[in-house]
Amino acid sequence: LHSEDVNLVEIGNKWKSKVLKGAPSIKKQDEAKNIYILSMFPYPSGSLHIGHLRVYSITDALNRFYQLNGYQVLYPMGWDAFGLPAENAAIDRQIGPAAWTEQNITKMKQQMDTMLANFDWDREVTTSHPDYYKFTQQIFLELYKNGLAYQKDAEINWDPVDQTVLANEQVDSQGKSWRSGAIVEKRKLKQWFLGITKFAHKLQKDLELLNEWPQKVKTMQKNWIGESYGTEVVFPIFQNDKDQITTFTTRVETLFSVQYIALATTHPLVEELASSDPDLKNFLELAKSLPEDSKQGFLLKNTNALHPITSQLNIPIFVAPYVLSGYGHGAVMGCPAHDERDFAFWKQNMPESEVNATIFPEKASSEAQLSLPYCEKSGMLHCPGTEFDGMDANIASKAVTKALEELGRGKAAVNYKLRDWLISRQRFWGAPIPIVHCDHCGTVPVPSEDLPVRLPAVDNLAARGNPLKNLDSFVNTTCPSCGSPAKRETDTMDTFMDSSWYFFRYTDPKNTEEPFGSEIASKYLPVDLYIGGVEHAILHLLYSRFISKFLAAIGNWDDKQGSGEPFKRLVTQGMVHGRTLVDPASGRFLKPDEVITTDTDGLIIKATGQQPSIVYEKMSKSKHNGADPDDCIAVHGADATRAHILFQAPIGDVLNWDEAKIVGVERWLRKVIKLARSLSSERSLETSTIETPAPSDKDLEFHNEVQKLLQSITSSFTHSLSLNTVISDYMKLANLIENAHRAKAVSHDLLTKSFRILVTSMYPVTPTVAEEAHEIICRNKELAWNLYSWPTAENVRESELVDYRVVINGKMRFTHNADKSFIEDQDYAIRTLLALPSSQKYFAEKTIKKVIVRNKVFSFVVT
Ligand code: ANZ
Ligand code: ZN
Repeated sequence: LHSEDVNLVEIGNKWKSKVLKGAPSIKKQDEAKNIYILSMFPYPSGSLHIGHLRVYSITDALNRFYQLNGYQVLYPMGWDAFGLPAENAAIDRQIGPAAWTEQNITKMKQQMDTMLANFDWDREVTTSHPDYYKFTQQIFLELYKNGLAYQKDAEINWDPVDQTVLANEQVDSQGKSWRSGAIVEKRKLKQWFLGITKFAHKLQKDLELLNEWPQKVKTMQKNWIGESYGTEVVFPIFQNDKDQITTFTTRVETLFSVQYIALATTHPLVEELASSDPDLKNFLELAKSLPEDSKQGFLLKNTNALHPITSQLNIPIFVAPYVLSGYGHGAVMGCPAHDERDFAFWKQNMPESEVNATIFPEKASSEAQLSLPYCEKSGMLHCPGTEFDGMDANIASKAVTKALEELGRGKAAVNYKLRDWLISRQRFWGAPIPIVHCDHCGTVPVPSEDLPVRLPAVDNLAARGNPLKNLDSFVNTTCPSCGSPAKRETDTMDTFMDSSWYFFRYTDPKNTEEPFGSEIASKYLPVDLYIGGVEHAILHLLYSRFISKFLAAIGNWDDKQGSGEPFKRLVTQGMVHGRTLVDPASGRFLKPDEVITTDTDGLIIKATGQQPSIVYEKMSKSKHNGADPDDCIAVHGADATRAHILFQAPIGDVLNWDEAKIVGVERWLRKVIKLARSLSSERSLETSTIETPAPSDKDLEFHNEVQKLLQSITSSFTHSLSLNTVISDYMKLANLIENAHRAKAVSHDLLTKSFRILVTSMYPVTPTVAEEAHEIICRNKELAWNLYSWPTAENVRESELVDYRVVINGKMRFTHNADKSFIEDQDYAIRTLLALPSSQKYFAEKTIKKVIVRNKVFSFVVT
């Protein structure tokens, strides 16, 4: 090897094992502050993809940054190991899901080492291990004890491909399963639910406390929870006085324009009437295939409602699929005049009938002037004969609610879109629900000393579906309560249950008695920084907030704020897109080996000689645009790969992965090693220890530049997290030092000091290059320093010296470099200037007529 060569891969290998241990602590344990940095734990699919590389590069850099700042960093890693993908993969490969999962974990752990991620492996958790799911089951039982886990018959989402039930959150807007993509079917089944709705208000309200969360995520959660303040209005039925219909409205001031009631197809009254009305039965069958926005309705015969206040009208009642069964009371008071959907429904079903408006924009004008429906929330009521006539709409809303309350026909109410969380899964690879069904005692929780309810060892799953059902050894048990033969629950828990508390377990991973110790969890939580994909904006983050709040409510941990919010700051990283080559002629995706790179760095399709078009898209096999982190690290080393992925885009943005662009990063890293070699071989120029020469202007300017860059780097790590800027600051700093070094412009002392700042500040991102540069410099004992202590910022200093200009008879003649205070005593300054050797030729034998001193200029008029 040529002595000038720098091999980044070799440097990476040389320092790998040291760097994997992290930076040695610069503070004693009890003096250090804590910080908890968390990346969403991965599902052990078998290989680390480039998206993982991105998140862990971010979190690892932050982890190391805080280490150098004397923090005790909790930086754990684990495996979200249960779930359908593992089960399906195991079925396809004819091995047990446990074995499949373990082998994947081993491989991914190696890859995490390869990218130098400094996870605390002593704290590793794997959700499919009995020592973990024992406590998932225990938390379930806590919920059960508190009335927050219950079983009920429910119309549920059935995934016909994966043969299991799905939570609402797992069905997309087109009614398809988030995993299998199959159209989800509605079925009625007995299922286990968690009472997340009991926490709906807190979950909505406490979003306000999360001021370090992206607004986008908070908005998504807010919409999903869907808190809505309104009024319950009870409509008596005209034909009998035992039945009544309760509706929910957010616009109770429109009560006097009600023209019909619409019921959901599953409303109890509809089900009752359908048993004796074949036409209705037919309609309900037809309704199943109607599109969601259909305005078709079925008018109930011989059933009308009474107006709750005027008692006058005979209000027709329809069955209408546009009314959602799960929302409010599954019943709507229809106001065609003031609601778009109601208007459309009325026009379709009662085309001959008029529309009764009761709210008008200003002072009650005539209906003829109003274009209907009028849906503004402001205006004035026009309902002669009632006490509300002429009232402002907003005031009327309160007054009408009050009137209803007095009549016993309604009250103020809050509604939520959020439904209870369906956690039953009819699959094998999940934590068994720890319940026993006994003919005498009903559902009986498994006593906590009998936990975990273990999954039986299965090394070959025959088919999709739940083999637990057919395993007599699993199903048959005795009732913990009465001792008679009983059957175990065979549903397993949704994997989101496993991931809703794993960040607590990291704080106390070896605890065998409880999920985690309250004191230790309260010390570390809330998580200071949580980084993961925006795809979890609702599911995982909402469930985790719920479980954390529940655990706080029963005293399992204390966040000192009383909110039980688990994540202080949330960052959602952007996707990584791959370079996708397309044949413009055929639109076909090209494999990388179907093109060649020209001398000018252009691309040519081998077969056609044409240029391919280049786009960046989500990586997929069919587009041949994937990139493997291992490959990149093998060629460029882990440091360059980490720095490259951070450099290419701000962490929240989409990143277009282009390996070729890594050359800039490599150039910088090589430069740093070369600078280290060169600086360590030079002798310090500092000769005297008694008298340090005053810093020159150049030194000050250089010092200031270095400090500004250090401040920028520090603040990017602590505040903005703009790690792409950090990389460009490193590059600027390296260039600055290199240029000053080459020009011999600043003192060697200052140069080496600045170089140490550069090397230490690089350690978080490129730890092996930092170690190598540190080692090289330390060969010169005089220059040694502690690599693991973040440089303290120094003040940016103003120069003490000023260039004064001397102008004679209007011409600039020379400059004089002197102290700032030089100008304060003008007589002294002028005398000094006149005595300078450089001034002799201008003043000899001349008479000075006048001197003007302004700013830094001395103007002489001489004859
Ligand atoms: C009468 C009315 C008059 C309404 C008017 C609106 C405008 P949010 O804000 O989402 O809570 N609604 C109530 N239950 C429903 C159900 N199960 N399916 C479909 N729609 C339902 O919406 C509340 C409004 O949605 C309620 O206010 C009700 O229509 C409708 F000029 O009641 B409104
Ligand atoms: Zn029993």
